[in-house]
Amino acid sequence: MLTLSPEPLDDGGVIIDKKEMKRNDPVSSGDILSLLAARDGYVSGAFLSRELNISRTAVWKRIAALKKEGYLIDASTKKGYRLLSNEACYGKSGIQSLLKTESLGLDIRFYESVESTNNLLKSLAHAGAAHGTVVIANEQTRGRGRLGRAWESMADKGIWMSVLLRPPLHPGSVQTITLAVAVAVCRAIEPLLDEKPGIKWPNDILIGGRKVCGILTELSAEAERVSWVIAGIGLNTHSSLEDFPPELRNKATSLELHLRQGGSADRTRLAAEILNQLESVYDSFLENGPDPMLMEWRQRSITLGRVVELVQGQETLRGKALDIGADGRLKVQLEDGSVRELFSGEISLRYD
Ligand code: BT5
Repeated sequence: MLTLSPEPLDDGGVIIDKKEMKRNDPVSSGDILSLLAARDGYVSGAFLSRELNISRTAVWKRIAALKKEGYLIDASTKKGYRLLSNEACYGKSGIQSLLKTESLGLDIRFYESVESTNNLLKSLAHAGAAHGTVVIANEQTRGRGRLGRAWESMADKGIWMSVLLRPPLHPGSVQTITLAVAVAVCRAIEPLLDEKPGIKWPNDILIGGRKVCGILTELSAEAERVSWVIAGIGLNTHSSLEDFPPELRNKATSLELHLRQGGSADRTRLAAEILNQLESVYDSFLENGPDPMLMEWRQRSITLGRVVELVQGQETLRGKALDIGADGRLKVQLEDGSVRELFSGEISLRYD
């Protein structure tokens, strides 16, 4: 197991051969939910069975799973099934019914409460889970940030989600995955907000100077190739300031506190949209290299051009953030004129 270190292996280049990962999943309850949600009235079991190419018993089993997740579905022997309310229940099926992805989220494990979705997904990754596997929890009891820091993950207040990626990348360029995730989250949340979110290198998304989202990227790699990357996303959706512990009340925020009129921080839609956007950014990254994603990152960055303080262990340095490199490293010109390229693992950034 290799952890992110301040000195990544050299090169940082993308290995080009992209594995084709096409959709060949079994039919999910989310597929049934999409078909039910598309109709006002009843949908017959025969239609569902034909449309999805599964048996009537298989349809019935998935309907039972949907009911268990909280969906109100009327079942009539003559007419079939009818969704009684269009309100999404935060869970696997609701999210899957809104996915447009080929691989991300085909396998979603949804839990009411876990210690850390990153930890859980790590054990699944070691056991061979597929690219795109997602773990989501309504609550984390030991959510983690970087460098052993804690991540507040209260029940019902946010999206606590980890995504397993198996990118054909050199370990040295894995930091770009964190940037890609930040771009995807910004794309997903921006349409809901009355203020543009900004990315603070390496892994924070801020609204109005307060942190709304943190990303924790962990990886396992051999010398030349990444075995897996886990991108952990913590996004505050419904917290009020009082929900945060006192030390975070002037640093943290949630989407609900910045919604534009008519906007909603519905977690089902957002989790699906983050996965949709992430797949689109990730695919483009593998096909075209990091440049288009980095261009967007630069536009969304609130770090570039700023005077920053770099805190690394006992050492604090000041400098100006100049640019982001193709490997995700931040280029900073220090006060003595020298330029340093920073890797995220050990560094915290402060602004004046
Ligand atoms: C991060 O670390 O920002 C990465 C957070 C990643 C959380 C996700 S949730 C799903 C997955 N499973 C996990 O166990 N983790 C990931 P870092 O840059 O080290 O920032 C941590 C700091 O952010 C803390 O020291 C606090 O100051 C602050 N913080 C903690 N909880 C917060 C919250 N809910 N909202 C805003 N700031 C928070």
